[in-house]
Amino acid sequence: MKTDFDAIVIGAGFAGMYMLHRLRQGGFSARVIEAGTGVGGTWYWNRYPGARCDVESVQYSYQFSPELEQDWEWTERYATQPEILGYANHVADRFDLRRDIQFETRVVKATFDEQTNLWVVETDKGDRLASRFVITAMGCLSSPNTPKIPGLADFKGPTYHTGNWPHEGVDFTGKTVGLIGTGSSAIQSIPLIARQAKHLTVFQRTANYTIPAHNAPLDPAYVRQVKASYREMRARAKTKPAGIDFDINWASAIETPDAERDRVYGARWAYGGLGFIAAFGDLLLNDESNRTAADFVRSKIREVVKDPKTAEILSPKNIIGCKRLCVDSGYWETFNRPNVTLVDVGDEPIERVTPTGLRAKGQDHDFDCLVLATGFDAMTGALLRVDFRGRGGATLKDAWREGPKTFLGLTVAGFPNLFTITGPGSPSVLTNMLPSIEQHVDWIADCLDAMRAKGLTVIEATGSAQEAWVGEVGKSANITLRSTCSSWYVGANIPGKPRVFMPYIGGLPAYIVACDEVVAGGYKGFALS
Ligand code: N01
Repeated sequence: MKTDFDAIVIGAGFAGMYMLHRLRQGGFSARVIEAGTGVGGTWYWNRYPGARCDVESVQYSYQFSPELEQDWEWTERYATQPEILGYANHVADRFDLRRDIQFETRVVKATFDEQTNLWVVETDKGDRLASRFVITAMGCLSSPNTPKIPGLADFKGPTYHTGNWPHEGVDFTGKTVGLIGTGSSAIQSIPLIARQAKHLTVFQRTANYTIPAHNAPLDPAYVRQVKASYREMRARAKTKPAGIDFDINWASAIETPDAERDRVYGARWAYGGLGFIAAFGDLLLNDESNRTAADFVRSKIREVVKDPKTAEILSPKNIIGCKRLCVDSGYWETFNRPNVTLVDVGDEPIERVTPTGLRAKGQDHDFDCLVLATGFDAMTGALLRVDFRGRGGATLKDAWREGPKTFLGLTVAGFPNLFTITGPGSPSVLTNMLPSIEQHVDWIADCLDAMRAKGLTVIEATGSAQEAWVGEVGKSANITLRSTCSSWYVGANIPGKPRVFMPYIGGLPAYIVACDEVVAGGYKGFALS
């Protein structure tokens, strides 16, 4: 069999783009295969109103090129989706990436051929390409979840999913809108849709915690200061569990006197953003400590939301930070608007979608348009959509029947020469994705360099190394409260999905050490030939 490429990369989001750049730098031939018409991944698909990143823009950016860091100008504390997509396109132009990206093509199958030690990659356009390595860069939240609510296909009006939003945008002016979900995507889009629509009805299954973003234009003096000391900021971020440079107060919430604790929460609330959960070191370790933070947020909801019944429905009952914390711009305030109705569907599932709306708890709700802000089949959904076949024709689906099993979230035993950027078992979604992506890409690129230098062509995680890592991922998950609720982290949002806490929660610094130790040990835990 003729080798078409040294590496095929699946996906042209931030992971696939940087992977291509590193492969080229290493002198490897590569093709990126991308389903969309353009680069940007998450930021290409998620074009719903209000979409923006809730990691601050100066940190949610590549660090591999100091020139890029210096040249690019972010305009707001939290960048909007169009601005981030603009950045992705700038990177694609700047590094001339598009000529090696095959757009509008989906990889459907990839089979490891044990005779030649090559992957045969098949696409929905009929390509059949042979490649030494396959590197997945498909994103952790890229397989939209459309819940199987009876009658969904019968709805007469348009239905939009936040994770696959029309490129031309949607004008809700004069329309009545029903929206299902209160996760990050809903929390960002609800305030904007409410401002435009005639009426918005929100169907909430689980109330969610959100912290105000206090978004604002970036102060040029602050940007100058960041740019003058970017290396130091990036280095500090790498020492933080989430890979984000914000202050962590390691004190215990419950051991802090009430007045001081309230002062700390007040200051974090006033500053805004995800750093709220780092107000104390034990918020995700100790129920009682967690409750103090949850009570603080609930008191804020009661302060903002005028109708006490609505405030009560909006007040989350579960652990704060267990589901992914959200960051908003005017979310609670939106429920004071006369054109917004909140419907609690927490105790009884939505009965059905009807041609003119939906029926919940025996009551009909009519609207012109339906928005599904219902999330994703996270972490494994995109990977399992491809029919991966490893040694002996074994499928990835079978290998992961009881939940994903990887070595370092980067490789899978039985699937040689397959690398998974930000795969399950890596910190990925618990961190600032961009530095995590860069760390994975650098690790993979360095690995390929090292293999070539030694004349090696096959790398495969050993079963025992994988088992030990899966054990480590499970052990660290059990220490935190984060694994205790029905979140997408444990696959709870997808009926029938195995309940396993999928990301590695030991923190980015510990994870980097684990990856580096494997390299220092001559790729310990891998069989190389
Ligand atoms: O999805 P979600 P998302 N009937 O899964 C509800 C990242 N992200 O797209 O909680 C009724 O969080 C579901 O209810 P429940 C971020 O990591 C980042 O909002 O399962 N309701 C939930 O309320 C985030 O966590 C950014 O009970 C149903 C909602 O739909 C992740 O993506 C922005 C239902 C889904 O919430 C996913 O966020 C956006 C049903 N049958 C997203 N099925 C930023 O960086 C589902 N729901 C800013």
